[in-house]
Amino acid sequence: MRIVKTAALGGALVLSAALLVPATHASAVQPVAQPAARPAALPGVVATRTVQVDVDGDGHADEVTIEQNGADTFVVNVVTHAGQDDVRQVTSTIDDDWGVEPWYGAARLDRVPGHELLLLTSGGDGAMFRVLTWRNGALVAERAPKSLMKGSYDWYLADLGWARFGYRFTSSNGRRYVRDFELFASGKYWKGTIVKSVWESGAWRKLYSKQVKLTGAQAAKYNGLSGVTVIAQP
Ligand SMILES: [Ca+2]
Repeated sequence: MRIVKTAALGGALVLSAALLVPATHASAVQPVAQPAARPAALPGVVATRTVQVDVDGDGHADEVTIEQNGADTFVVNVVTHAGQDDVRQVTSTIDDDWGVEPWYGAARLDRVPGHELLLLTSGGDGAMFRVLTWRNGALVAERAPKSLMKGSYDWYLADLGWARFGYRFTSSNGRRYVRDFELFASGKYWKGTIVKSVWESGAWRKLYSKQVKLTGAQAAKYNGLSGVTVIAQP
């Protein structure tokens, strides 16, 4: 077991290095390709984060690393306790937009055991993020249950005085649900749309959409990522 895991880890490091080399090389030999208007990109800076969290759902912590391999690209590498590994590259401008790293945290969003990995991809009023999840030995993107951006992989969070966009997760009778909400302050109420989806056949399937008018107390549970624990630094 020990040997297998070490061998897999070595493989993962080689793969990460392979992903790192072309980007570093490209930016080194093609400095003119860097837009002059983006001096903050700092492609030479490689941020690395290592997190221990159960990703494949076997109950044992797995190793997650996030490395910057280009001005706006990051490599997420997972090596499981059992020795499997996979990588996925994520494009993110969040370090330029908000001055923070892409890693947002890990949380158990869907019905499949194991934590999903949340990576911020851009920031404005709110933040876009991608959800990576472990499926059949591979790290893949999980589509957002988003009614307004059909088929998108991008999730969106906003927590502003005048608007709240986010996701509220619940479980009932062995099923997993998410309510995707977009609420806007209107006097003492929050008005907007809630779309309820159920986890089914490996994806979020929309059940219904409804217009709502909530009191402050009713809206309290619709804020950010609700109903899950986001582990920022396991
Ligand atoms: Ca695990």
